[in-house]
Amino acid sequence: MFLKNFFSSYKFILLSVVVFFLVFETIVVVGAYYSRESDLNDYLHTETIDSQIHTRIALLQMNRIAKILFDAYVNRPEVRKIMYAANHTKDKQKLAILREKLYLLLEPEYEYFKKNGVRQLHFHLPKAVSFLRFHKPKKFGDSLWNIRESIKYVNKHLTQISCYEEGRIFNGFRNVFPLFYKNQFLGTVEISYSFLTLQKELLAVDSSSYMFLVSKKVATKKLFKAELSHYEESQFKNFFYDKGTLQNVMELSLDKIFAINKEIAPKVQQRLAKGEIFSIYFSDKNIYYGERILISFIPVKNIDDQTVAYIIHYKFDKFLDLLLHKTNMLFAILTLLMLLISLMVMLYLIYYKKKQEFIEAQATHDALTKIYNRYGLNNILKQKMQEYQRYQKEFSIIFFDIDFFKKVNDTYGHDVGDYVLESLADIVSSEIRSSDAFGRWGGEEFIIILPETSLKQAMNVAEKLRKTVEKEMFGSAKKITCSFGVTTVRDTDNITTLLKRVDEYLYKAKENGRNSVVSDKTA
Ligand code: GH3
Ligand code: MG
Ligand code: MG
Repeated sequence: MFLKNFFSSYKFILLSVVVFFLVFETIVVVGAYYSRESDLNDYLHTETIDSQIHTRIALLQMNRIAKILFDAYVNRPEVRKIMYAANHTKDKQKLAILREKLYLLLEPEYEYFKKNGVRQLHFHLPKAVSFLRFHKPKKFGDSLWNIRESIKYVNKHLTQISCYEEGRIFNGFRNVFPLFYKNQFLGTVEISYSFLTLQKELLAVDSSSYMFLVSKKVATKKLFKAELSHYEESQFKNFFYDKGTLQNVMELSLDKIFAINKEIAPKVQQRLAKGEIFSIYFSDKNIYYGERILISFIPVKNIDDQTVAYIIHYKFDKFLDLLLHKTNMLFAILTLLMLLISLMVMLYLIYYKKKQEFIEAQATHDALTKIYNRYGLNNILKQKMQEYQRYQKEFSIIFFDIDFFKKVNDTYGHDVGDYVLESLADIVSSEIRSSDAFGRWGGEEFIIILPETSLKQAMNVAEKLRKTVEKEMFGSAKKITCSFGVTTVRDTDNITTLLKRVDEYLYKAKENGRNSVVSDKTA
């Protein structure tokens, strides 16, 4: 009973709507979270590609300068003649003269290109035997065969190559070109750049910050021990910093970059070890007041396609906050929408319940007198009967009927008859208790169900009603009277026997001359 009432109550409607809202709000929260994550990933991906394109353009630019140096100044008949001669003599003196000639011939160009970022212009004979280093002309004759994969490659394939490579002294982006004289391979020319040059190039494009990491494993394998001083320990376990590039003035100060790297190193260690390309974002209230900094890690690969170095690009972020703001806005709008929908659903359910209640009231009430109809009375009788059988809750009923009502209709018309019925219902309603149930059984017969009422009390009520009706004026019908039957429920009763008994009392009251009360006591 309690549950049945609860499920049809307004509390239940409210609870269902709250649950509905919470379920959908949870979906919205989870959805917003994943959408935010996916937006973030997309944004970081775009930024990664952006940084990669930056570095590629800078490298392309440098390689083009190397190619210009080679095509316009190195690959000239005079140079090729000297190298041809060097290929065809073993005489050290003759070789020294040739070397001197080559040096004097290209020294102005070397000096000019050095100012534009070229670090090394290095001639080798076939099999990678060093012939002339412009940055160290006194050192020659050594073989680079087992050190420079790039030179080995050009000796084998006789085509130009551009790549990053660790050397014995310096790392660098190397361009190695083959030299020919009348289809004869004369050796190779290496024109290379340092990270520092790349960094300057990149900083000319955008004023952010770039750092360079070099794999410790590769550096310690290739470099002369003494040359390790070109490197500095970094916050990243398996990488050195390229020392030369630490001096450049960048947007972020070096101590801030070191502080950032210390924080992010544990989080990116694994991805660096795998040689992945990726971006992350960083913010800390002690570093640039918590401004968001985007950090892209661009791997640098060697000739064997292994990641041996990294370019790290740091830039203040402009759009991430906007993006996150957008997600928050979406979340707020969806929440509001859900609230609105919940509210609308709730209003609809309340409206629907009210309508149901109205329909139910129509089914249980009499249209003319607005009191219970026979169906409504029957429901209450059933309920009272159950309560009596279960809890011995006593109740009485009064059954009454207007005397000679047919005459009223016949004399004054049906409308007056209706008016009398309405007025009588109003009068009786105002005379009884609100706990009593009053209804029209049919025609001009009425029933009052009086809960927790003894026969004596019910008889008093009937008598009081009889007198009130008798005194009342009913419009043009003037005076009317009613006859009453009164009974109290018994253990042996069901609804039929109860009604039959009280109907008999009413009949007796009519027989007694009407305008009277007959009860269990007086029957
Ligand atoms: P008695 O004292 O024996 O009860 O006489 P009576 O004329 O009241 O009894 P009877 O049952 O023969 O007549 C009842 C009449 O009530 C018949 C019908 O015309 C009238 N009546 C029943 N329902 C309505 C109604 O809704 N409106 C009106 N105006 N009259 C009704
Ligand atoms: Mg009658
Ligand atoms: Mg009648």
